[in-house]
This record gives sequence, structure tokens and C-alpha cells, in this order.
Amino acid sequence: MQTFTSKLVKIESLGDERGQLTVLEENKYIPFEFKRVFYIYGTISGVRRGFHAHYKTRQALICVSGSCKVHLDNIRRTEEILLESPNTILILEPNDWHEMYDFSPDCVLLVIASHMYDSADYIRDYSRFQEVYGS
Ligand code: T46
Repeated sequence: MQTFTSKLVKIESLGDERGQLTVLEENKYIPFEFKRVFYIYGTISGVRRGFHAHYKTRQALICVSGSCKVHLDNIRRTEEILLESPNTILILEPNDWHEMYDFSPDCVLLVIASHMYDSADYIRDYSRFQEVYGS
């Protein structure tokens, strides 16, 4: 992932004899202040979602259950990321086009976002993505 601004971060798990607990805090493992949390689950087998980049929204993606893959594209390179641990975060920067796929039936993909939802912040057209981030 070295040429991507997005990056994978390992989180410490606070486990004891009762089980596991993981904490996420602003400006610690999540390198931004966040305004919104949503989660994607019950994804039908074979479905691919995403297909966009953003202008400003930064996000943190965590598979808190199950697994899924994320396809990243920064115009110069593509990469496939496997998310399969509640202790790994993908810090997804706005300039990386992303698609999520291969969701396991038990996948719960938690997403923490820096901004409130705004459909105008999405770049859903690949040509527009190349115009904005190509140079
Ligand atoms: C992203 C990836 C990782 C809202 O009304 N509010 C929200 O906060 C969100 C996230 C979505 N919506 C509505 C918009 C659509 O009508 O929920 C519907 C499904 O959203 P979308 O098709 O954008 O879902 P994905 O899985 O393609 O993308 C989502 C996020 O939208 C996006 O920011 O980066 O997860």
C-alpha cells in the first residue's frame, strides 16, 4: 500500500479472560475528528458496492465481524485489501477510488466518517475521478 494515501492500521485489543474489547478514539487510531458512523451488513453474495471516491470525506473501515475485500485505485495503481480482523482499520482517504466486495455472510463493515453525509461529496463517475485526481 506504499503508494496509496490510504493505509492499514493495526489496533491494540484490550483482551482479558472475559473476551476482547477494542477502543477507537479521535486522533488516535482514527487520524481525524469524526461526525458519522454507519455499518454495512447482510450484503448479498456476489454484490460489489462503492464505485466512487470523495472530495473531502475521510473514512475508517473496520470489519468488526466476518470479512470483505476493498479494491483501491489511485489512477496510478490498484490494490486489493482483505479486511478480516476487528483489529485492523483501513484509513480510506478521499482520493482513493474504492469498491467493496467478497462480503462473507456474517460481515459487518463498520465505517467511521469525518463528515456528515452529503451526496455532493461523492465522485461516482470514473472520468471525473481521473480529472480531479489524475494530475
Ligand atoms: C463509502 C463506502 C465505504 C445515507 O443516506 N447516509 C449515509 O451516511 C450513507 C453512508 C448512505 N446513505 C444512503 C445513500 C444511498 O441511498 O444510503 C444508500 C446506500 O449508500 P451507498 O450506495 O453510497 O453505499 P456504498 O456501500 O456504495 O458506500 C458507502 C458510503 O456511502 C461511502 O461513503 O465510502 O460505503
